[in-house]
Amino acid sequence: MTEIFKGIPEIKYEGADSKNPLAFKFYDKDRVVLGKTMREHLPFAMAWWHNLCAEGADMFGRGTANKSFGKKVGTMEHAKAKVDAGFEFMKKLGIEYFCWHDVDLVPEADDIKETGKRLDEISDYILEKMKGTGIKCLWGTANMFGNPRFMNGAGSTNSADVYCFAAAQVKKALDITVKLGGRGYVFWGGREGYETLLNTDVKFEQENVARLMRMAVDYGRSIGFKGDFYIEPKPKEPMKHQYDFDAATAIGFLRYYGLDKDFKMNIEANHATLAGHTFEHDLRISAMNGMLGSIDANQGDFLLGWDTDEFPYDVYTATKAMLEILKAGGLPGGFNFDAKNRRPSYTEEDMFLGYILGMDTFALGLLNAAKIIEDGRLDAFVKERYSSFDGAIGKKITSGKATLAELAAYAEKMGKPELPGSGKQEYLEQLINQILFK
Ligand code: XLS
Ligand code: NI
Ligand code: NI
Repeated sequence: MTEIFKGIPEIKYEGADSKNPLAFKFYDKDRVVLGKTMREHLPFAMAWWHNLCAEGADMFGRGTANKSFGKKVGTMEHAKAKVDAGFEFMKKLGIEYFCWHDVDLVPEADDIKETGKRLDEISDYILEKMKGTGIKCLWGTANMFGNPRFMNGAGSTNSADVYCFAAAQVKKALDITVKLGGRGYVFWGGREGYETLLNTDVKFEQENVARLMRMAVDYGRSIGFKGDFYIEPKPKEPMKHQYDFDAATAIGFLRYYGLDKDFKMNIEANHATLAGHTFEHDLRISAMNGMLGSIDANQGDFLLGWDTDEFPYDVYTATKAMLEILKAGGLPGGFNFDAKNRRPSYTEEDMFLGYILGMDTFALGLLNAAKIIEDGRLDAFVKERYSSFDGAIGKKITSGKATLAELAAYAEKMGKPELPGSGKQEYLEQLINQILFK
């Protein structure tokens, strides 16, 4: 097999003092943190679409990067070259998982039967490549947003024929996920939403989305898929209103339609911030509902209001995210870099630099979160903050046995309560800085 990324060595851990851009400064895969290696804590995944397909085109200009890997784009030779490139890339970085959409793997044909054949062929090739590498599939998904037929959505479309086409895509993508041993299957509802209520029956559309998900679960289980289904919430873009707005909305939807046992959340940092939340907020909401599945590791830009999919470099955010993930006992899924290089970073070396940045950022987040947990002051503060509920009346409330009249009688006897105690936010913020930078 000829080397594709010539001149790029295997990326090693060299430590924080290293001046080598092609080395990890913080991600030391065998280092043990809170009883597990970094590698076990951080199952990183490569996103097929950004890394092997996207060339950096934006609304104002075409791509700047060349992802042909020496073959004609749009051919099966090219699809195979992407597999070769992807596996060389993952091996050189020590990445053990990958994620894909059906149309990232092969060029889509006009006839879905032909696309299906191409997917069979490429997945045979991928399976062959996987042998002996330890590299695995994290999750698969069907792209039900790119083709013009999905302009009004897939599960939420107004066209029964388009709905059936979407069903066929989901079925095939599930077949390939199972064939590759994927841990999960994702529904990202990019076009499941609407532009105007004037032409939309929201209830009808949501019911149809739930029906498609139910059929996917039934089919997946029937072919032996044991992993989790994931919803990846996003509030907008491309649609103005998207049904899976955020974790809380998606969880409510899953519960309402009885899908909560089979689904978890795939939380993307940049989607959480588009919804007006922090990344850690959506992680907390998912975790407390027992639905923290996987994450799409990226970040947005403070000044831009869209999904910029940048490689994560914000260590504070990574720290707070890892705090949530550690407290939830880790992820059943993994850390998929749904991230792309900036358009002017167009070289093959830049592809590696992006992943090194992201992996080092999450390694730092892990180390910092472990320090915060080991320090213990933050957890102790939160526990103490609610300690009034450890008293007799508090216990009565939390046991669910109190009545409103009883509490009213207690309040009347008391006259007026003391103020609830300072939240000490500024103290906690300096505490975090102290732990991080001492
Ligand atoms: C787009 C989404 C998409 C999903 C997979 O914003 O992040 O890339 O992760 O369909
Ligand atoms: Ni994503
Ligand atoms: Ni996204």
